[in-house]
Amino acid sequence: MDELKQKYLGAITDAADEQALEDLRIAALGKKGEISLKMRELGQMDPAVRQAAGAALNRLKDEIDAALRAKKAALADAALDERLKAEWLDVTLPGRPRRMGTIHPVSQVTEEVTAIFADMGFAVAEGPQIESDWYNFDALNIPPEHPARQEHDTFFMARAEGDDRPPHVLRTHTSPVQIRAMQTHGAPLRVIAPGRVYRMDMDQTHTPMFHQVEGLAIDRDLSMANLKWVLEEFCRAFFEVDQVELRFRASHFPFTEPSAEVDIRCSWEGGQLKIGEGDGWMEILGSGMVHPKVLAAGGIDPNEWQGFAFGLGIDRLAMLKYGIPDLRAFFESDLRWLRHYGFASLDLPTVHGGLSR
Ligand code: 2U9
Repeated sequence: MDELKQKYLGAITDAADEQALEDLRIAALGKKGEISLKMRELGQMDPAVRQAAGAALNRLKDEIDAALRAKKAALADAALDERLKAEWLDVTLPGRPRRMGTIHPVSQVTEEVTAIFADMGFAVAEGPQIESDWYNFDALNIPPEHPARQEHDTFFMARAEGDDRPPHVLRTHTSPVQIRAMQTHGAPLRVIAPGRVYRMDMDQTHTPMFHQVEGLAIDRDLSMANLKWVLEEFCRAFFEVDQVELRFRASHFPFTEPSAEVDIRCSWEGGQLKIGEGDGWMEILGSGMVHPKVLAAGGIDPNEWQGFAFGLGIDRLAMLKYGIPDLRAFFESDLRWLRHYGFASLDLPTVHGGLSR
C-alpha cells in the first residue's frame, strides 16, 4: 500500500501537464486502475483484514484524488502565470505618433478668402475649367489680336482635323464664371469665383496651373469707393490687422475701365512681413470698374448698371500669409515642404509670427 502511495503521489508531483495527470488518474482510480483492482480484491479477504485494508484503500484513494486536484490547480496557475508573462503590456509606454495630413495652404486660403467675401454678401460661383474662347476672351473684351490669345500664352484644346468649330481653351482666369453668373442671374449681383486657372508659364515664380479668386459686384450706382471699401475690409480680415492702407495704381485690363493694381502698405524687417505699417508697398491684387462691353456680354445693360471687379492670386497670397518662399511647396504637394515651412492646419502661424520661421 505504501509503495502504491509513494508511486502515485511521486508521479503526480512530477506530472508535467494535464494529460499526464489524467493518465495517472486512469492508472490509479480508473475502472481497471490499480486502486480499483485492489478494492475488488477486498471481497476475497478475511473480514478482519478486509476492514482495515478497505479503510486504508479508501484513504489512499482520497489522498490520490486530492493530490490529483491540487496538482491540476497548480498546473492551471502556472499556465496562467506563463500567459500573463507572455502577454504583458507596458501601458505606461508613450503612444506611437501618427502622421496626420494637413489642409493644403491653397485650399486653406481659398476657404479663408471665400468666407470673408461671403460675410460681405458675395455668393460663390464655379464653372468649367475648359471654356470656349468666347467665354474666356471675347466676353471679357479680349480681342483676337490680344497677346493672351496667342498660342504661347494659352493652352488650346486639340481639335480633330477638319473640325473648325471655335477653339476651346483651359481657362486663363475665372472671369468666364462671372460672365455665366451674369447671364444666369442678371443684376444686381455679388459673386466670387475661386478656382484653378492655366497659363503657359513656368519659372521660379510661375506654374502652368495656379489658383485665383475673382470677385464681381453689380448694382445701380456702384463706384470705385465701394470697391476700395470692400478690398480694405477684405485685407483687414485676411491679414488679421486692425488697419490697412491700400494704394491704387492706374493700370490696364481689357475687362475693366478704369483699372487699378492695388498695393498694401507693409514692412519687411529681418525677413518678416508686417502688414499695415512701414514704408514698403506690396502688390496684392488687380481691380477696376467692369467695362461696359463686358456687362453687355453678360446680358446686363451698362446704361442701367455698374460693376466693380477684382482678382487675386491665391498661391501668392498663401505664400505671403504662411511664409512659404518656394513654389515647390505647392506643386509637389509635398508634406515635407509644407512642414518645413511650418504649415500645419491646427497650428497656424499668423503673418507676423509665421514668417520668422
Ligand atoms: C468680369 C469682369 C471683370 C477681374 C479682375 C484682375 C483685375 C487682376 C490678376 C490678379 C492676380 C490675375 O491671378 S492674377 O495673376 N487679376 O488683376 N482681375 S480685375 O475682373 C473681372 C472679372 C470678371 C465679368
